[in-house]
Amino acid sequence: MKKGLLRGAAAAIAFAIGALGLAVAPAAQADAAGFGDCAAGRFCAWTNTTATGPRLQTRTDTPWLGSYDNRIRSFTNRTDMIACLYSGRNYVVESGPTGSWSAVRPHASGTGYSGAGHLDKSSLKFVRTARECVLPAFPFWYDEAGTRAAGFGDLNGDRRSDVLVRDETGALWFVSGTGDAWLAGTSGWNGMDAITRHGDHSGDGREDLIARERSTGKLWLYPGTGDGDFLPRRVIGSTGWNTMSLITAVGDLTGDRRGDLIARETATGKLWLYPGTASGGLGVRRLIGGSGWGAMNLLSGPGDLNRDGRPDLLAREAATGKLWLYPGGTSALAPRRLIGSGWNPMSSVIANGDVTGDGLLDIASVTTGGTLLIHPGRGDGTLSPGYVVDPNWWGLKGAF
Ligand SMILES: [Ca+2]
Ligand SMILES: [Ca+2]
Ligand SMILES: [Ca+2]
Ligand SMILES: [Ca+2]
Repeated sequence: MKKGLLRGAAAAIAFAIGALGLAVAPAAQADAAGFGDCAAGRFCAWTNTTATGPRLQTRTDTPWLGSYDNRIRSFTNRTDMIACLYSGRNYVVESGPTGSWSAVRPHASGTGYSGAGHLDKSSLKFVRTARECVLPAFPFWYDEAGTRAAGFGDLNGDRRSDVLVRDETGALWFVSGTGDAWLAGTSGWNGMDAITRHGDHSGDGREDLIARERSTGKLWLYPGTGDGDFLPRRVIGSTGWNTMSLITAVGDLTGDRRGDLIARETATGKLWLYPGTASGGLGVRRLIGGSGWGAMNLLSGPGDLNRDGRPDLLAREAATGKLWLYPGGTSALAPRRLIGSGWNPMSSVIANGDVTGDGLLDIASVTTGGTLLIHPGRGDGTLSPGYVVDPNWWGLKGAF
């Protein structure tokens, strides 16, 4: 839970990479005679294709490859980091068609790359995630401050929507509405296969986080501190949660001012409501949807999208990519309404309140290719067409 401002200084590079189309070139595997000569924990490179002869062997950042500059024809990465290779010196990707970079993941012993594909490389740097070759570990997020508290989507209480982002190592980043970010969880989040948040569950008025642990099926509550960090977690569902394939916090559906949870049961396709309790736990579940929910592959709690006083539910239909709005009712969900199509390319749907600053709730999404879009809400339950905000949300493992 260390809080350190880690705002990236790579915005200019980010734009250059965006213009180039974000090619994270994987290094092809190939057999070559000498790869096995590279010491464990080192990155090795050679000027011939057989990984023999003079050898560069290092585990430190190298701003200029010296006698290997623009001459590397084979290499192996035996470190536990990602090795970034750049066409420019000092870890720079030149703008224009000559600029290139590669993120080289660790190779198994005895394997590596061989060929002419990296003859333009001039510098070498080691990082944790592929993004960090050219970008900060976390993406950029900005949201104008709203005039009133949204009740959800704002973990640090600054009236700006914020985002939680998981990187490829399983670290969880809090990204505020001003673009600042810090680690809210240093590791282990790849062990969670459902992560959701929507307002307060613990009863202190601060937004919390709920996550399901894949290995145990436990459901954990991470109480928010109100400033973008979390207190030690506690179990709110000890067993059985692995039978659910979609879990989302939705806000207060039952009308007792406690946040509730909705989950889809894998085997039956049934939709269950888990009411939040005064102690921050979950009460006895009740059925709110029959077997048809097996057709859905995403649930999200957008808040009261149609402004009738009840939080609503979004669901994406797997076969069609259609996005459906299910208005929340006092005891059940009202008849659904189609509000979007073409949503299957979205790997993350982020429901964190009013992003555009007009007082109406919006939706953000991230495509599988790593592009962030905003879908402004119209206030009647429908969304205006999404527009692209940022192409640099790639290389992440979910945004929440
Ligand atoms: Ca905020
Ligand atoms: Ca709370
Ligand atoms: Ca509603
Ligand atoms: Ca809005």
